[in-house]
Amino acid sequence: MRIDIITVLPELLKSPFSASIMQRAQTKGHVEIHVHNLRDFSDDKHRNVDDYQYGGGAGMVMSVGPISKAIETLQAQRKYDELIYMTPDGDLLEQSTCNQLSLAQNLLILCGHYKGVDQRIRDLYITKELSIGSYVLSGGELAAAIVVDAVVRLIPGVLNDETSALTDSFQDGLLAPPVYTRPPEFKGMQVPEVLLGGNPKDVAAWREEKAYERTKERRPDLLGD
Ligand code: 6GU
Repeated sequence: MRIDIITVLPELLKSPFSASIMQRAQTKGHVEIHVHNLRDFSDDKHRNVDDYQYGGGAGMVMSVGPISKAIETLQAQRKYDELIYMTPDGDLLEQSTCNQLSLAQNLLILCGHYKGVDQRIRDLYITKELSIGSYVLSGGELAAAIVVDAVVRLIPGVLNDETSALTDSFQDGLLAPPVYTRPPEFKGMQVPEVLLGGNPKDVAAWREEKAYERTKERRPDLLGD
């Protein structure tokens, strides 16, 4: 997979991909992540990428010129499966969306800033608009990093057995069950007996029951009715 990210703050997107699983995914060749500075596509001598909004009101709007040039420059080099715009008014990111995106060859992600981008950019180029939750961030960069992390770890070969995505919360529509490691007793608290017994059928049944209980208590919305 190849992921291109267009942003006014490229430095914000360095460290999220420079450690652990994201780092290894790139080293092993599962993904290439390219971060592009939107200002490089500005014709303005001050490298401006925003302007006052028509109709008045506080806050700047990201202009059509630099974004259009950035997108078309990249599109001339390859075909993108999705052109994603990160915005608080986008569709809430779900595991199912991440699963779907993990099958793509090329993704282009545009990070919103200020009051957002001129609506014509969204109408012309964008195929998917994503939000990571019902709160407002200073910009789309951290949200884009979250999308990339959630998607890249699903590419076959990125995770090994120990970190397998198959047992993640949400992957089967339930939250993950509680987990324990040594020691078997800590401050008087015992690891559940069934886990120490090592009967795989009993362990599986216990985990399923706990996953269901936890989901019912914390996220009943996931269970429907
Ligand atoms: Cl994608 N962008 C911003 N600026 N804020 C957000 C968001 C995105 N998702 C949730 N809040």
